[in-house]
Amino acid sequence: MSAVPQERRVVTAIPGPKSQELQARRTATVAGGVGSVLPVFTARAGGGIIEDVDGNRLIDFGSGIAVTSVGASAEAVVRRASAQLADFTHTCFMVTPYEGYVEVCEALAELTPGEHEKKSALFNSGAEAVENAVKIARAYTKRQAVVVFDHGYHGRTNLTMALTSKNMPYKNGFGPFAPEVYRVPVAYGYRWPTGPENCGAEASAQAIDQISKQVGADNVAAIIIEPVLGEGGFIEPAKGFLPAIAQFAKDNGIVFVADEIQSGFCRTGQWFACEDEGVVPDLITTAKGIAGGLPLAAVTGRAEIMDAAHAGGLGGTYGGNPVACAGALGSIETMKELDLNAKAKRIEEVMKGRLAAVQEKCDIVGDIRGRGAMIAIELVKSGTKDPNPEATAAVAKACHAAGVLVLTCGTYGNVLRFLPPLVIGEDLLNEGLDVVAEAIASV
Ligand code: PLZ
Repeated sequence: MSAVPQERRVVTAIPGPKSQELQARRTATVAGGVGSVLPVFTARAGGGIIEDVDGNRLIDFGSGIAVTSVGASAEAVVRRASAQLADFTHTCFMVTPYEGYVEVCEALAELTPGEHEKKSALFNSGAEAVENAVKIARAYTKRQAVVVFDHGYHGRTNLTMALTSKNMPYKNGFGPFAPEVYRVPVAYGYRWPTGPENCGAEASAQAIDQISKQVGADNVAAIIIEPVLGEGGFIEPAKGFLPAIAQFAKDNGIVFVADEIQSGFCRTGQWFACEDEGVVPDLITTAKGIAGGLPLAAVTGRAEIMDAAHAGGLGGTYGGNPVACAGALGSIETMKELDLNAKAKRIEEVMKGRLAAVQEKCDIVGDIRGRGAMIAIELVKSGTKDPNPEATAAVAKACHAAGVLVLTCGTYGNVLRFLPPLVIGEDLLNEGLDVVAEAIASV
């Protein structure tokens, strides 16, 4: 377990005086465009706890946005990455290769869905992986159009901004955006006009109709979707939606890309969220949870598609850095050893039970959803489905003050999301949920 004591402790105001001092220095030198959810400066972190420079210990319900699933100082990650650091920090895989990169690609071939022959390419960030999935799909299909979905999030680079649906804060003022990107409806059950039962079938029919009529299936290189939409509000596409879209892609020679950057690597209680409905993507993008906090991302997929790009067409100086690869191998080792899929399922059971009890007493909790340790509640105005971003912000603030780090998300800013490290102890999980429940009741 982590060296950081696994207990919540609030000994100063949050943020405390040392954090406030650092925040003043930060404001003077760090660009204002880079925000922070909670300007509490970290001293160390591990298990389910973030300890700040003032000695406060926060229960971590964020995992650095779904990254530190194995904890922020997992033994196997630290051990393997430290050993690699001492051996060599970098050669550039495109100059002289090393085994760790190959081992990560072997692990990805083993763990991702489907029995077909698979290959991978490694990168540094999620956005870079998504960009490369588009390059590969275009090279393979010799087509240009890319289809994405309402409420989708894929990154902050120019192409991935175009793929991302939400204007503020991701896109506003940063255009012009990349061309040949088309957005279609997604099966958002809670807000579907005819109700969640009809949503999967109706939304997939609408999406397919729009692709066919507005873009032309023959022009589409790739359809990219998050099997559980993350930044957009932890929306699980209603049952039937993903298989219908995947089948449409297959029937029309379109590369079906699952963006599992947030939902992958045990986060939803399965290695990948698309397994839930038996969907086998052609390409899958991963990052975040893959390397226990070190920057690594991948595109994995059918060998014939992955090999479509010409030699030298894919790469980057740091892609698949040896220390990050060592971290990934440590992270995957930990996931297997501790059976973190089972842990994620247990977290879902505890969270959903506790949140359902809160919902019974508070009618601003409109929806409880998500899978595994990717759970959210959507807050609405009493007696309506009108988004309630004010209450969401107030609940998050109250949680922070009490030493529980929660994050928000959603197109309407009204979703409170819970992404604890999968290694969090059940006592901490329950204590964090006590605080969340009190915060909601007080709002
Ligand atoms: N695809 C599905 O969730 C990153 C973004 C945080 P990078 N999500 C967190 C922020 O505000 O910048 C993400 C994702 C999905 C792609 C990405 C992009 O991954 O590693 O942030 O580039």
